[in-house]
Amino acid sequence: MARRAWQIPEGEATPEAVFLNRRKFLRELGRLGAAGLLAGCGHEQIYTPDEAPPAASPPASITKEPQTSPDPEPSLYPARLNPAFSQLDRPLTEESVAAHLNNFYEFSEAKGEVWKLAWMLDTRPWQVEVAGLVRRPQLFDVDALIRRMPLEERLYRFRCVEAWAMAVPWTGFPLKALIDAVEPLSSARYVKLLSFFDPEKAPGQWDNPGWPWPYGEGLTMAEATNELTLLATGVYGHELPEQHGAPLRLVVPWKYGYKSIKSIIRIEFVEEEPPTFWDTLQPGVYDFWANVDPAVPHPAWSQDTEELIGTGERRPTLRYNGYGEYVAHLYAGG
Ligand SMILES: Nc1nc2c(c(=O)[nH]1)N[C@H]1C(S)=C(S)[C@@H](COP(=O)(O)O)O[C@H]1N2
Ligand SMILES: [Mo]
Repeated sequence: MARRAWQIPEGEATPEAVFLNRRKFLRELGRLGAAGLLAGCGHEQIYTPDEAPPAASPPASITKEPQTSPDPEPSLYPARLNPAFSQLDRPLTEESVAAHLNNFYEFSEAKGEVWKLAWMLDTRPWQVEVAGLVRRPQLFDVDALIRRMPLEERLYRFRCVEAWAMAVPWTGFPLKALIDAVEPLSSARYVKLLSFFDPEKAPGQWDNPGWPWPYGEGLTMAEATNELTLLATGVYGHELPEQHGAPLRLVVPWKYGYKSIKSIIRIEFVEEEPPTFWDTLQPGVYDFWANVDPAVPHPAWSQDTEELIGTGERRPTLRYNGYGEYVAHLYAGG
């Protein structure tokens, strides 16, 4: 079988982290103290789409502590498909492929391992703090927030800076709906978004205490209120599994995937451009803008083409990932 880009051994397959120390999978297993995991996973995993369930779930031999409040009503899903985002130029990525190749450095640098670790995260109860330069700062219970917001489904292309791409049905609501609810002041110029910090649950945070946790990202107000900018609560017609960033993650499809921050706990309106996780780790390589652009290579690889994960097909990379009609006007010189 031809090797896919994402099946290259870990040391080559995570270029966002090639400059970082390699971490041992066994160390993560040790952190979990999970004998049940060792039996199934003590070998180098080559992912085969049909062999495993899509959701992050503990092995049968491990009992996860019950969460202290129930998950939201499954009746929210699937949400109404927005006809404006119901067509793509490529088939949807198989759910089992998307659910087993994840970038979520809080858990692991190895894409194929994230789903085996992320189930540790307790996503209920979950609060999202909206703060900073707003008239109505609020601490939302995530389910109360989700019930209040207009959920819809959209099919989006998704392009990682590592030159692979997916096509994903997200469920969520426009970030603009939340922004309107909190009434930003005219002094707010950027939106700063932060993920959780919990090294007890996230082995990647435990193993890499020197990294700039929590994972943070940012958008200009114009980007944050753009029609495309989604806060996702679900994927493939159900709520988000942990490895995709439950209970709430950003999706900005014209930008490289690292902007689409997962498992958000804080949204702050600020005056200055906020520091971001990848730009802090490697200044100048993963910049604040991160707009998909085939003409600007990564220092270590071309961005000319992308591989559709799950199929091996290569396609030309599209400027703004094909979303120029929505966003090109935001950037001087288009
Ligand atoms: N908190 C957090 N968010 C994150 C990341 C991460 O490591 N931590 N990785 C980013 C990167 S590089 C990509 S490509 C996407 C991957 O999303 P997916 O696993 O749902 O496909 O999540 C982004 N959001
Ligand atoms: Mo990425």
